[in-house]
Amino acid sequence: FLKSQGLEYSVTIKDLQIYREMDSIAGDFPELATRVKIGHSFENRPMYVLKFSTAEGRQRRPAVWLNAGIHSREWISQATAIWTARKIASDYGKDPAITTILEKMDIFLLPVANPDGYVYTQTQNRLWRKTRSVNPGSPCIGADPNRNWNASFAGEGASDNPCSEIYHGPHANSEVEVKSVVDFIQEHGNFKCFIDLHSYSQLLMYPYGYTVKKAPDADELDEVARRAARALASLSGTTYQVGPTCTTVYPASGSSVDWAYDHDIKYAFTFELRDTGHYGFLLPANQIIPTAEETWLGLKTIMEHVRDN
Ligand code: ING
Ligand code: ZN
Repeated sequence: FLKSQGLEYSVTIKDLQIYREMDSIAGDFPELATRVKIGHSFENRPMYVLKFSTAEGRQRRPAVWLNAGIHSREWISQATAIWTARKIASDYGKDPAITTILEKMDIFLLPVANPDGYVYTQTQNRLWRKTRSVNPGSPCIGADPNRNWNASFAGEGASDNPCSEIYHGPHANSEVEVKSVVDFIQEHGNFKCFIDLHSYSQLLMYPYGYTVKKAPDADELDEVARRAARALASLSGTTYQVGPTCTTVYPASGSSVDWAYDHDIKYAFTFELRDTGHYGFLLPANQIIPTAEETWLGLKTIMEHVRDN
């Protein structure tokens, strides 16, 4: 039964084993990686990011935000993120690409952007997508944390019904998990790149989701995304479609990447990881590392472009 529910790779997890791995990475690479608490979830779980930096002292280098697990059921996202964390740390000083990236920029990686939902998918309902916040006056729980950002909030492709899977929440940033990220990024003030990992469909998208209008930087973003998709495919032939969110999947307002883009973070991308629907959210465990490895090539391509621009 557990296997049929796709739970086979988490039955040993009590509560957020990923946090232990973050601690372990920070312990193994103390001069490169630190675990930073940026806030807490509705149910009061900590929100941890791994900060990778080779900068001395308190200087604020241009930075990359890698976001994962905003939708709790998209397990390949959190898994890819934590694999990527160890890859960044262990390849620094060996792979010239990540080494030069980290000599110019800091990387902040949030592997579990929706911790309450993630625990809920491991204990109650494998297919839970939203946060676990209470909606006063409704029996339904949670808001869609990828409709809750202040970017055409409550516009097209979001619902005002708390029982909907795409409920935008009572107001922008109502979800404390979203607010924690927004506050951290604004307080930092020097982010150049925001990448959100979702599943599934094998897509690499850029703004906008809230309008069919072309983003001012669409041509550049399209070219970078195509290069990243080509690099990703070079490992084992996995093909990704590239395009703006609105016309590549569907209209969606209040998303993380549209917020980032509209707040001067030009390099804003969403990956929809494997697969194209055969297993869907229940991607088997033996595809975790192959997915993470190919995705890494795409991520590096984007970060090299950010480094050089
Ligand atoms: N897909 C995304 C969603 O939030 C998306 C698609 C990406 C919308 C970027 C807006 C911006 O619906 C999944 N699978 O969650
Ligand atoms: Zn998603």
